[in-house]
Amino acid sequence: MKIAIVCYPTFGGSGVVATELGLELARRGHEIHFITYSQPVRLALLNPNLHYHEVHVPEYPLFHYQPYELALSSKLVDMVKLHGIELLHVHYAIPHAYAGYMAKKMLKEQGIKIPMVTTLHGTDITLVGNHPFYKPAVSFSINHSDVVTSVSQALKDDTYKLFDIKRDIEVIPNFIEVDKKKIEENSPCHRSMMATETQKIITHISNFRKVKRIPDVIKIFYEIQKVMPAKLMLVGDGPEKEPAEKLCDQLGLADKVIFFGNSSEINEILCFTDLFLLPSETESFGLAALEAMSNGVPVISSNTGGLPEVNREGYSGYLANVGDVETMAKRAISILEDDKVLLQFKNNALKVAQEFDIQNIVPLYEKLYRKALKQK
Ligand code: GMT
Repeated sequence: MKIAIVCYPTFGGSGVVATELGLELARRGHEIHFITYSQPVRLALLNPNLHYHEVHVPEYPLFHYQPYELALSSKLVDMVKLHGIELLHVHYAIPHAYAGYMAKKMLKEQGIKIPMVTTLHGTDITLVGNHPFYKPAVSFSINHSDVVTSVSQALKDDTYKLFDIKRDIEVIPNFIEVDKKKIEENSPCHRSMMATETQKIITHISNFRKVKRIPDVIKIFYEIQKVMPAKLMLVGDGPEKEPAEKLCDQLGLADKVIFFGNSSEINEILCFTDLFLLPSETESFGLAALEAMSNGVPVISSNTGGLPEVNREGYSGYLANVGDVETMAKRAISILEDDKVLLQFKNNALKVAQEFDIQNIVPLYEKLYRKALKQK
């Protein structure tokens, strides 16, 4: 199949999922065209089935806001015609589903029928899309997609609750490439570069937005380091990073916390991690938790949104109510204080991650594409 993928090219989860999906589809022989405003961060183009087309938005002083959707829909029309693309898969409803719908309409006028699959990722529904200024356009573009998928059952339920949706939504969970061999071989992790042998390593990875509740991460770690030697790795960048640095200083944690900023060495960091923290306010899926689990790292998370579908209570980690720092800290300590327990949780985390292996999930998208093409 010839498929155009539209996504955000940044470090965010939806962009990562879209990129990994495109890479795997290309490996499976499909012709994949990424269409976005810059090259997705995880995209390596060394595959003849992979193409990247940049959307340029010419600056014009009259415009207070440059019209990205217009440029994107025009680019989609041009690329579909030039490369004979058969299907559009847009990730994140805003504004991609809207731009995709316009492209479909323009192409139809020229005698080209092309189905559009929209994947909802989370904040496009729960935070941004739900804003009254966007809501009618988001509802419209979901209702006018040919196929709609969501990354968890929780997000599907939220979409029906928050929007007036008159159509089916299929749940296709996010996925991960589980490198079982690497974990079984116990490849060296450069742990000694980061901590002493007795220190436990706790990690959090995110885009440092309010929704991630970074102060909770720091407060949980504060409790842990009171009872055992420990180090905290904070990976990512965003508006909450500076306040986080201040809070660490105030709590006297500066020498126990490492701020990495955005990193392309996530697996290397997770390799030496003992426990992952994700106490988010809301999380449609929690790809970062799955990434941790695929590296054999147990997770302490909140029990919001799709997190219970990924992190299994008492098995791959523990879950607690949003903001319940005390319980999260207690549970974290219960895993970390006994090496046998820690090892059991690590093995369990890896087992759960295997359910979400890329080889199990990508065929679900392929099936969906074939169905959409038949309905064309
Ligand atoms: O919040 C983020 O980490 C970024 C955001 C995005 O749009 O890229 O992530 C959302 O999509 C991810 C991939 O499907 C999910 O794993 C995240 O849970 C989801 N974030 C939220 O729902 C807050």
